[in-house]
Amino acid sequence: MSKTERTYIMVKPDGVQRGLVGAIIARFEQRGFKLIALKLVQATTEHLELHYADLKGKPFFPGLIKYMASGPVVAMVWEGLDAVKTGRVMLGATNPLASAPGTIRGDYALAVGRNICHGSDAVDSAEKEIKLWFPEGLTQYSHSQENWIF
Ligand code: RTP
Repeated sequence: MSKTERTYIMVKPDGVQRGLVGAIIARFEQRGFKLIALKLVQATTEHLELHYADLKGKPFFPGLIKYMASGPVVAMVWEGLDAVKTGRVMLGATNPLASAPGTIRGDYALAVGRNICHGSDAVDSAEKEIKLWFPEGLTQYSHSQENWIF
C-alpha cells in the first residue's frame, strides 16, 4: 500500500562537479516530492564508512570511499508517497549500463563507479541514513502544494 515516506538522496561528488545538482533537484520537485533537508557536505572517510558499512569487505569498497570523499556531496531528504521506492526508480539501476533512459543514471551516467547519485533502498535504511547525515534534525514546514500533489 502507498504511504508517505522520507528518503535520503545524495548527489555524489561527480554529480556536483558536473553541475547536475539542479537537474537532480528539479526531477524530485517536478515529480511532486517535498524537500525536507538539503546541504553541501565534504564527508570524512569515517562518515562514509558508516554510510556504506554494509559494503565493507566488497572489493570496490576502498575505491568507493575514495570516490565519495573526493569532493563535496549534496545531502537531501525528500518526502512523499512511496518516496523510497519511487526515488530508486528515478535514480535507475545501480550500474548505468542497465539504467533505463529517462532515469537520472540512464540520462547522465556511464559507469557504476561514477553513478552520480545515491538513494535509500528501504524505509529503515532511509531512517538510518537521515540520522547519519542530518544529526541536527530536520526543519518542519508546510508545503504550499501539499493539497495538490500527492
Ligand atoms: P547507492 O547506495 O550509491 O544508491 O547504490 P546502490 O544501493 O544502487 O548500490 P550498492 O550495491 O549499495 O553500491 C553502492 C555504490 O557502490 C558503487 N559500486 N561500485 N562493482 C563496482 O565497482 C561497484 N559496485 C557498486 C556504486 O557507486 C554504488 O552506487
